[in-house]
Amino acid sequence: APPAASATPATFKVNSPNVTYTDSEIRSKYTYRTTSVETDASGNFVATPKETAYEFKVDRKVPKVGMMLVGWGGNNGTTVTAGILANRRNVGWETKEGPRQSNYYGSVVMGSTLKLGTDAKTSKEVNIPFHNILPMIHPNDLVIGGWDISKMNLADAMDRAQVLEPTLKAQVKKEMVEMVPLPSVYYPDFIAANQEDRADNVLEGSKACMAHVEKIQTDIREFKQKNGLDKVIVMWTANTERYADLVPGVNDTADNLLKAIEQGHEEVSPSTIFAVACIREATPFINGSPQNTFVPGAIELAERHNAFIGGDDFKSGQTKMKSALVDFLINAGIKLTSIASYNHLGNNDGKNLSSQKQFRSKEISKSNVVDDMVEANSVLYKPGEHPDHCVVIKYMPSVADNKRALDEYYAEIFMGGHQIISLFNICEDSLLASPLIIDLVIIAEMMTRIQWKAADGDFKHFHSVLSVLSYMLKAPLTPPGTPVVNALAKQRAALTNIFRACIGLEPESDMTLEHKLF
Ligand code: NAI
Ligand code: DG6
Repeated sequence: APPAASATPATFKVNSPNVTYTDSEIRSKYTYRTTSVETDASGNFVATPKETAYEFKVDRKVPKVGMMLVGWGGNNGTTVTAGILANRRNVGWETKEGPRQSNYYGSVVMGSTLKLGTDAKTSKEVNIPFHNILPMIHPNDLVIGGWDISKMNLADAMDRAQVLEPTLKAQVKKEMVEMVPLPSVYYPDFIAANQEDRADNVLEGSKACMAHVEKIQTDIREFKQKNGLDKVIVMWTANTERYADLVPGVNDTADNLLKAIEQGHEEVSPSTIFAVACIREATPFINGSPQNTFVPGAIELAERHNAFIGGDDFKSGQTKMKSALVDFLINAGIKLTSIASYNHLGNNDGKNLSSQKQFRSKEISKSNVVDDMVEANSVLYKPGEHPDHCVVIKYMPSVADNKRALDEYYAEIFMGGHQIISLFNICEDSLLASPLIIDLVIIAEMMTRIQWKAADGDFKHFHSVLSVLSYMLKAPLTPPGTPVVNALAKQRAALTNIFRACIGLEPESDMTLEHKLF
């Protein structure tokens, strides 16, 4: 009998005259097929198939990588650290429901597969682990470090987070007690006042300055050197900040932003300080929180330094469901008319978000996630028409990290009928966010090793703004002037098809014509 899909060999090579392998590189010649649409004199669309030739080049050497987390001592920071340490040693532990084993569930890269093609003999799907599509780093090999405004060691901070089982924590405690966050940048006005009591590990100075930028750069360099790393990826998983005001002359251009930092302007946030430090250090920086870290000046600075940035706000539970469900409903021709989203949670994130300005940042990132799907359907929605959408978050300490998310989707169906879908989503928030941190690090690193060019051009990296990370982020940052895609399936397709292009494979079309000829 043919092997089951799950027994498919993990490694593969592409057999094509357009793809060449050397010890150091994979090169592929790739034809990108799109459809160009114009409007003729009578207002009709004219669709013209278009082909563009590109060449991709992938560096095959998997580097030694460090992951530095800003907010390392928080729920996400401690949970992802413990998870990686446990996986590294293949730790198992007892729970009241029986034994459990370390895993990377919830990580697209480590937990999902993608279709490579169809078996030449049986025509059955051949699926491979996502991680194997390109030569990616393994999370077990990440060297972990970071900063926190709280100096609590990671073992105690993991207890404070109340996420993991005691029997698991006991097995990683010894390593984690040695892990102590570096002091961080703390400008109290940017996070909730209720966070002040944990700020005992802060750099001197409570407003922007170049000394802070330079200190973060030094921290990155020292971490790299001490651990013999080829690269570092930095991730903001610290508290949600308030939005910084966008002020002409302050954060609108790269030069103005640098000047504003030098002058100690109060509208430069700690997360922007980290972004600027990473950009200057050519270290990819990803923002896992909703605030506008990437003010226009920061984006321009990243472009200037050819540094990679990505954001904003991890898309873990409610929003991930939303960006899949709304896409399904609207593509099914069902007219969604309102979404009411409630959350209550009792972790430190919830405490910080109980402050209005920080909640507002989260409200914005949670609210804009259906825009592209609505706009794309001119049959159901008139220009400017939009479903009602409200987002509520309440702090309820006793539920700790076990966030409750309740959603009601209200839609119009055939001939005046209504469909109401209620969702009640309960889970440890940090157990959803941690695998996203891992995915973001692995994919961002992979993107640093891909270059591409048009037939007559020179090899270049992808644009500084890594929109390919959108699947993991609620409010995807895209290169200035380019569209934002929120629909989850499209985001995954973009990621997988770009990786397929790197090895000269066509996008997975799901047409399965091989099974359809009569
Ligand atoms: P947390 O409150 O447990 O951890 C944040 C940590 O950041 C704290 O240890 C705090 O001391 C530290 N911190 C605050 N300001 C800092 C600064 N300037 N520099 C260094 N450290 C600083 O929060 P949690 O649950 O880990 O979430 C982190 C962020 O990720 C929040 O912004 C949250 O909204 C966002 N997020 C979380 C998701 C989840 O599912 N857990 C999903 C989506 C986003
Ligand atoms: C309550 O909504 C707190 C937030 O920090 C969220 O838990 C977090 O942003 C995850 O949101 P979502 O919508 O991806 O589940």
